[in-house]
Amino acid sequence: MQNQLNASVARLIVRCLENEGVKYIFGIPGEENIHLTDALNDSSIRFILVRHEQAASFMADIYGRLTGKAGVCMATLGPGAINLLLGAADAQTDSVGLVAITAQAGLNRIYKESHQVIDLVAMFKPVTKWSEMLLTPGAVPEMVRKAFKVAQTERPGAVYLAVPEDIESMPTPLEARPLPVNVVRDDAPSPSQIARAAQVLATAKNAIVLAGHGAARGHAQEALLRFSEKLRIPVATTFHGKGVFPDNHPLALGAMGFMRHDYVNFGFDQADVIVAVGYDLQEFPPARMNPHADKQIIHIQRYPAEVDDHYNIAVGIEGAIPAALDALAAAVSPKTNFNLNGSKIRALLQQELDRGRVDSSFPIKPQRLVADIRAAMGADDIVLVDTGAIKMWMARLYPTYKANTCLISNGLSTMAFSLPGAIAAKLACPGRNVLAVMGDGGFLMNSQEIETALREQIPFVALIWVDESYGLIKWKMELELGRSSHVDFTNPDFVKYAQSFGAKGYRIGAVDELLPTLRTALAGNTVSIIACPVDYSENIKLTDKLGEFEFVVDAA
Ligand SMILES: Cc1ncc(C[n+]2csc(CCOP(=O)(O)OP(=O)(O)O)c2C)c(N)n1
Repeated sequence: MQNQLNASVARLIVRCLENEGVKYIFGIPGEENIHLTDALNDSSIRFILVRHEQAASFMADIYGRLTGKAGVCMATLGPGAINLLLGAADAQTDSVGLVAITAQAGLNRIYKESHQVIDLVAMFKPVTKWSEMLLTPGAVPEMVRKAFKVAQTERPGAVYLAVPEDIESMPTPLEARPLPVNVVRDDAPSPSQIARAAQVLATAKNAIVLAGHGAARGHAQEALLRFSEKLRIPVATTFHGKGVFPDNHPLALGAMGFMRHDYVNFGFDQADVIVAVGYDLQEFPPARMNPHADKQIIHIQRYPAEVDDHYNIAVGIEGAIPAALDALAAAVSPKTNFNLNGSKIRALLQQELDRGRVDSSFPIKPQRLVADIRAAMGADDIVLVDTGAIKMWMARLYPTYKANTCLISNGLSTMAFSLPGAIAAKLACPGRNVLAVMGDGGFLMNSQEIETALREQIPFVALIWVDESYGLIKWKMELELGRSSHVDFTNPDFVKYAQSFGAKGYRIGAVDELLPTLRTALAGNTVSIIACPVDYSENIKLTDKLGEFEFVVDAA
C-alpha cells in the first residue's frame, strides 16, 4: 500500500510542489482530490483550510504578491474550481504569480455529459497565462515546473492545472521526479536604448517619473532613489506601486490613479517627458497622465509596453529595472531647471492630511481615518486596502514608505480580497503587523475567513469603514446622476459578529477612540474586528474641490 502511494500522481505532485519551495496551499478539498489532499500529510507543506474557495484564491494572490513566489490554491472540480476564478483573475490582472490546482472529472467520463463537469481549462484560459489538464502521470514533473516557471516569470500571472480524478491516484513511471528549478535571468539594458533615452532626457524641459508595480517586483527602490536624486526628477507612483518611492522624500509626488484630476496630475500636466518605471497600463489608463498624447515616454520595464494611443513610446528599455535606471542616470547630466512645483503638490496633500489629523467630528472623516491608521502602523507594517471609496482615500493620502506595505487591487479592482489577503500577508511576513481596511460591503463578502484565521492562529486586524452603503457607487451616482439608488443596506452588529467567532470586536463611538483601539488591536496577537462609522459626505466635497481647483504654476 505504502509503495503504491509513494508512486502515485498525488504523491509526485506534492513532491514537485515542495521542490518549488511551496510552503502553504490555501483551499478546500473535494471528493475528487482526496488523494492529493491526503498526500500533503507527508510533506512540509501546510494546508490552510478555508471557508470559501474565493478566499483561498485571494490568499494565494497576496502570498504571491508579497513573496515573489507563486501562491498556491486548491479546490475540487466544478463549483470549487469556479470559486477560485476571482482570485486567479485578480492575480493575473495585478501581475502576481499564482498557481491554481483543482480536481477534474476522470478521463473515463469527461468526454460526455457528466455530474459536476464543466470545461475548467477553457474557463480559466482568459484569466491565466497558461491553463492545462494533466492527461498522463508521466507529465507531472514537466507540468508542475512549467506552471511555476510561467506564473513567476515576468510578467507574472496566474496559471491553472486540472488534475482528473482517475489520474490523481494512478501510479507514476519509476523515473518520474521533480525537475531542477531554474530561474529566468534579466537581460542587461541595451546600451543603444540607454543612449536614445539619455538623448530624450537631455532635451527634456520637465521630466517626471511614474513608478508602477513592476518597480516593486523588480526591487528597484534603491535604484529609483539614486536615479531621481541624481537627475532631480520627481517621482509619482501608481496605486499599485505605492511605497516603491518613499512618500516622505522631497521628490515624492504621491500616487496617481484617482478618478478625477488630483494634485499629482498637476505634476504630469507640466511634464514633457515621462519616465515610466515598471508601469503596466492595467494600473490606470495612460490618457489620465497624457491626455493630449503629446508627451515623450521612456518605458523601462522587463517586457515591451502595451499599445495605447496615449502611450506612444519614445524609447523602450527592456531588462532589469535597477540596472536600466543606473545606466540611464550615468548617461545623463543632472539638470537644475526641472521644476514641476513638486513641493507645492506635496504641500496640498500634506495639508489635507494635517487637517484630517486634528478633525474631531464624528462619524469620522476619511482623512482622519487615514491619519490615525498611519499613526498606528510602523513603516514596515502591511495595510491591505479593499476596493471602494475607502481605496480612493487610502491610495491618495496614506503616506507609504516601503514597497508592498500598502496593498491595493488595481488591475481587477475586486472587492473583498483584503480580509483573506491579510491572513496570507501574516503568513508571508509573520514579524509585521497586518491591517485590512475595507468597507462594510467588502467585509461581509469574505468575513467567514475570521474562522480560518482563528483556527490557524494567524492574527490580523480588520478595520471596517461603516457607511451602510456601497459607498463608491453611491459617490459615482451622485457625481454623475445627481442622485443614488440601490446602494444602501443594513449591517449586523459587527462586535457581536466578531465575538461569535471568538475574535475581538470593537465599535468606535467617538473620534478619540480610534487610534488607541487600533493600537490595542494591533498589539493583541489575535483576530480583531473594528467597526468605525465614516463620514462619506466628504466624498462629494473632495471631487467638487478637485473639480474647481486651480493650480498656479510657479515659474522655475
Ligand atoms: C466583487 C466586486 N463586486 C462589485 C464591484 C463594484 N464595486 C466597486 S466598489 C463597490 C462598493 C464598495 O462598497 P464598500 O465595500 O462598502 O466600500 P465603500 O465604497 O463604502 O468604501 C462596488 C459594488 C467590485 N469592484 N468588485
